[in-house]
Amino acid sequence: MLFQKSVQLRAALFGFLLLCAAAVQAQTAKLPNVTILATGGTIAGTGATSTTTVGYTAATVGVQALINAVPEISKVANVTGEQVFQIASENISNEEWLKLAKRVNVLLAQSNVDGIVITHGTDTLEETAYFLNLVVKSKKPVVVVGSMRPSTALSADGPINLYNAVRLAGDPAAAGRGVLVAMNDQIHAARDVTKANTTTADTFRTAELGMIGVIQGGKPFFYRDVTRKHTVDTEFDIAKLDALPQVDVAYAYANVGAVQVNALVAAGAKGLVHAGVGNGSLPAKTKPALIAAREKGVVIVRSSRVGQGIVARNGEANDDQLDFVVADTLSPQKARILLMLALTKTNSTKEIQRMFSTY
Ligand code: DAS
Repeated sequence: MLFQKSVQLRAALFGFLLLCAAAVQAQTAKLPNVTILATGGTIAGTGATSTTTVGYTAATVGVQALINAVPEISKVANVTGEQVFQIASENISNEEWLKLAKRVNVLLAQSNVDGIVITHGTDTLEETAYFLNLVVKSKKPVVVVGSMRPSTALSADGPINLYNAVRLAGDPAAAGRGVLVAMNDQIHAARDVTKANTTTADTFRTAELGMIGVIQGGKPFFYRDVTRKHTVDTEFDIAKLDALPQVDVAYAYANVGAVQVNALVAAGAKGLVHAGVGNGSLPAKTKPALIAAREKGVVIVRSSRVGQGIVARNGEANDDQLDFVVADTLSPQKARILLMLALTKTNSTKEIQRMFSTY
C-alpha cells in the first residue's frame, strides 16, 4: 500500500516537474533572443569607492558579469554574451570597427538572433554607432549602450541602460530604424547623436534634430524616424575589407595655419575632413594647403566645428571650383567615417557628394 502511494507521489511530482519545464520552455520561446557584444568602456568600469565617478578604470568587467549584475534581463530576453574586445573607447581602431561589424552581420544573419546590444565606451560611442549604421546588413535592431558612471558607483547608470537596451533590441518596433543609441531612457539615431557633456548621465543628445524616442518603464516609445539611408539600404560592404582608407580631421580656430593639413597629407591621408569655423569657413592660411592636397588627389570634405546645421555647398568656399565636398550636417568625426567608407567605393567627388546627401 505504502509502495503504491510512493509510486503515485513520484508520478505526480514528475508530472508537475514536466509541466514546470514546459511552462518555462513556453515562456522562453516567447522571449526575444538578444546577443550582447561587449567592447569595454565605463559600463564595464570599476572605481576605488562607490563615490568614484571620475578617475576610475574603464574596461575591466567582463560581459557575463555585466549580464549577471542585471538578473531582470533574463525575464525579458534570452540573452547570450560575447566579449568582442575590452577597451576604453578612446582607443578604438578601424580594425576593431571591422571586427565588430563583421561579427554583428554574422549574428544577425542567424534566425536565432532577434537583436544585438553593443556595450561600449561613451567617448567614441557615437562614431561606432554611425559606422555600424552604414555597414550593418540587417533590419534587426542594433542598440549601442554605455554608461557615464562605473559599475561600482552609487546610482550607476550602466545596469538600467543595459536593461533598457536589451528591451529595445528585443522589440520589433525598433527594427528598420538604423542603429540606435539608448542612454538615459532616451533613444537616439546613430547619425545625429553626439556626446555633449564630459561627465553627466544625460550626455548623449541630438541637439536640434531631436531624439527619436523614449524608453519608459522598459518600453520603447517612438516619435519620429530617420530620413537618411542606413543599414540594408547603404551601398557599403565591409565583408571583404581588412582595412579602411586613412582619413583624418584638421580642426580650425583663430590664427590656425597649414601645419595640420600638411602633416596629415604627408602622413598619407587619402581623405581630409576640415572642421571649419562657422559654416565650414576656410581660414586664408589653411586654404592653399587644402588646395594643394586636392591636387595630390586627397579628397577634401568641408565640415564644421559648430556641431549643428548644414554646411552649405558653395557657401563659404567655391566647392565647385575647388572640387571639394561638403559634409551636410555631419560632425567632423562622423564625416570622417562616411568619407572612409566612400573611398572604399570611389574617388569621384561627385559620387562622394551624393553619398553625403544620402547618408
Ligand atoms: N574612457 C571612456 C570610454 O571608454 C569611458 C566611458 O565613458 O565609457 O569611452
